[in-house]
Amino acid sequence: MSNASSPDFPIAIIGAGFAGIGTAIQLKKAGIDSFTIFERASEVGGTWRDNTYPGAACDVPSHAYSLSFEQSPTWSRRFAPSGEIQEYLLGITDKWGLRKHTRFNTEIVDARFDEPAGSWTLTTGEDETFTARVVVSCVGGLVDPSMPDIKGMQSFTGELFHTARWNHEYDLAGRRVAVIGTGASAVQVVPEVAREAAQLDVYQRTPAWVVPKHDKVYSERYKRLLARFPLLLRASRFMIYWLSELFGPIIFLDNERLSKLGEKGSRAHLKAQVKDPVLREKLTPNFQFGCKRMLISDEYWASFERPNVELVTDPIEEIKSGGIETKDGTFREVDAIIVATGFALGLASAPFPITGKGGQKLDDVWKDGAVAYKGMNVSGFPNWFILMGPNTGPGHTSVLVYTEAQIAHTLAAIKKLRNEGLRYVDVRQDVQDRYNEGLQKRMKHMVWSTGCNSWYLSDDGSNHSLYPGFAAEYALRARAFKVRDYELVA
Ligand code: N01
Repeated sequence: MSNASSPDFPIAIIGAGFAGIGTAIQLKKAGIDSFTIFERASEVGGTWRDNTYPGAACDVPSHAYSLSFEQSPTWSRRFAPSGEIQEYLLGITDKWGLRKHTRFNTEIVDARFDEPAGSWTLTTGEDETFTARVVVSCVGGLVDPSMPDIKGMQSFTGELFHTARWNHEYDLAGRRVAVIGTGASAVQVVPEVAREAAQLDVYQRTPAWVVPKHDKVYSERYKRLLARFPLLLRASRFMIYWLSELFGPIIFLDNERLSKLGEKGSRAHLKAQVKDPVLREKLTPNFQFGCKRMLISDEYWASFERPNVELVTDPIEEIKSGGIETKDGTFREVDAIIVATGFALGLASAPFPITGKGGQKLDDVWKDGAVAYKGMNVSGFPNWFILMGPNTGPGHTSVLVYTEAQIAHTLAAIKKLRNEGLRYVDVRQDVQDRYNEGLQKRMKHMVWSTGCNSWYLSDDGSNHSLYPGFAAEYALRARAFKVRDYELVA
């Protein structure tokens, strides 16, 4: 058995995406060097390492979708492409010397709490074990591609891949291509494929509300200005953040008047992009604005105006060796199928077997839905901190606002444990229950519960993904480590 970094107070960070890297930097800044990052892939970056499909970009402006303690004045445009975000993450990883803390190609497959020692034993896929006093789980919520279960899919003899596993060796130029799915990934990839392919069929099950993107390229002069006057960069971030909070209720509240405002804007955008009223009708959602994720694009709807792009709304019956057949009996031959069907929701269950106090398993505790205090701590699983855990996703702003609050909370708890020589901190069950009852009461007033089907909801219709409120409110609640909410054991 070896230790997760130095022997005095080993800390394990699982996952080297935004959350893991951010946690590591803040630990370094606090003078805490005794951490190891376990990363199952061979590089850092998480989402931004994996999602390299043409058109991949963040749909939150980069001045806000970056760490507040590592701001960059060099973003090339308002919504930076995926590759640039990955470059940013590689840059801060190297700047803070995080590679020497990282065990790449190391997947954690099991975790067990040792109560007398107040430590966790982590086991890797290679059957190595590590001991850590604190575990910060940064495994992400939307990581593993969700492949659709479509009859005959295995029999397709052309090229088939998921957006998050893009095959860059395959040239789409001049090919007949199908895209299945019309969510956040599809709206980014469809315009790019439409430009390349000879023919593109987009298989839509549910249309989405799309709003204008207002993207823009940042001039060299502007970037120099931001570099020279960091206050300007902060001001830009501040503006983006508060504007998203101001307009947030249109996207997350179940309020007919606010939803109508959003719908009106989106309908106007559709009208400006698509001339044919029949096509417009097919592209118009019949669920309340915000119920499924609002999408932003200036090119997606316009793609359907191209002569080489067809919107297919008949449900898929079967995939055959040479193409796709829909329920109405039409068969469309294709060379390639791009699956844009999203991700298996990682935060709905334990990422691997996790055994807490008294031998209880996290998956058993979560059998009726994933719950955690402030999305981070689960009673009975001491010294285990989840970043981007249950009910911490935003529908309207940068997820990093939530992540940074969670990092601050985790750091405060680590300091408490270290400085006071505590064995463990464990959130009180009654505190956790009250918190979650409050969340679920508020959930009833959120637009996500108005009847549409989305990855936000579990099979029983409950929502254990998103935070029902403003980001500022969550951050204020989550940042502090309130000692009275925890059992402190020496
Ligand atoms: O996945 P989705 P995504 N047959 O689940 C359809 C983040 N993200 O990868 O709506 C036919 O949204 C499904 O149809 P329906 C972001 O949080 C962020 O696009 O279920 N179709 C839907 O149209 C986002 O919310 C960025 O009826 C099938 C689509 O596939 C999350 O990732 C960019 C099907 C899946 O849409 C997921 O987005 C990209 C089937 N069997 C993603 N199964 C940023 O810019 C599913 N579909 C930050």
